[in-house]
Amino acid sequence: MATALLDLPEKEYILPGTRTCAGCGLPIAYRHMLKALGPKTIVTLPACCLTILHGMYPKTPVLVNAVNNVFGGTAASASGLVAGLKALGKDDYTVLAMAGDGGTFDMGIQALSGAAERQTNFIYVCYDNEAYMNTGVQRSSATPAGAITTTTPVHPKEQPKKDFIQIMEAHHPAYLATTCSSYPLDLYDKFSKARGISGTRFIHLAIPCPAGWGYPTKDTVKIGRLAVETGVVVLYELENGVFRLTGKSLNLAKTRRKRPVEDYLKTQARFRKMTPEQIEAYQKAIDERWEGFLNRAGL
Ligand SMILES: Cc1ncc(C[n+]2csc(CCOP(=O)(O)OP(=O)(O)O)c2C)c(N)n1
Ligand code: SF4
Ligand SMILES: [Mg+2]
Repeated sequence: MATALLDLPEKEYILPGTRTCAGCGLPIAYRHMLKALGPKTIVTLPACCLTILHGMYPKTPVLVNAVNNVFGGTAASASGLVAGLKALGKDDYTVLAMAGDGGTFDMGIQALSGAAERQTNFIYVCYDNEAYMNTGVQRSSATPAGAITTTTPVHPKEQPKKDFIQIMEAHHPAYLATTCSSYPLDLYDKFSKARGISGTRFIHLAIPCPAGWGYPTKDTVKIGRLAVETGVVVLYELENGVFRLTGKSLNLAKTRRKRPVEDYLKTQARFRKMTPEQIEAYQKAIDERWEGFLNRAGL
């Protein structure tokens, strides 16, 4: 049964005062992830906005153990942690590998692919803010077509977002899920479930970013919800080969009330150069993908 707000554990693993930008979606997600995973979690992270959240040694607001690794090496670092814990006989720890879209879709793909093929026993989370944000909003292969970034400033990015989740699905992970910081209960339930499964578990986590996307900091939760309500982000999980839509996406599928993508695009300055033709093409691509999800879910 889905967790209710009042059932969330009271224990916090992030103290007040992280160094992320005001209105960032990342601390909302990380807070609820760590509530689900508990104190016996070791996180390994490369350079990214999560490093900013963790702060500079010797100070950190985060109460679980953490290792800073090289940019492309998150899954390799996690594999080492898994092997070390096994050698020490400590089988009650959860190894959490967590990297951004740049550190996963682009730089981290080979280490992750190798570890996933071996079914290495960790949870890998790609939190996706759709660009290299920590270094100043450069485009990544997760940036959607039509977005302005500092490396696509005049002509918005032309190529569509890489379908990295499909790439991970082709590795047949023990558990695969998508979630979003604007739905912390959906997120909490997926991390709770992932914690109890062995083998490679992959979670794609959509994170709105006011600094890089160009919207008021107060709107982060609203923007994440709009992403789901328009079908830009779809909430689902894949377990033992069984596909399930979850939460708001399941609700939208049943009621057939998905919103037009323009409702989402017009809230963010990064999409301000999109032409009506580009918006129409994006809507068509989203609708085709959505139909595919409805078919998979048998709805
Ligand atoms: C090998 C290497 N190349 C480049 C960098 C510089 N660098 C640090 S963080 C970062 C951006 C990370 O982007 P992403 O993984 O999407 O995380 P985000 O900052 O968006 O949270 C880059 C390019 C680095 N640390 N190491
Ligand atoms: S750049 Fe974006 S993702 Fe990074 S800390 Fe700021 S708001 Fe968060
Ligand atoms: Mg990023």
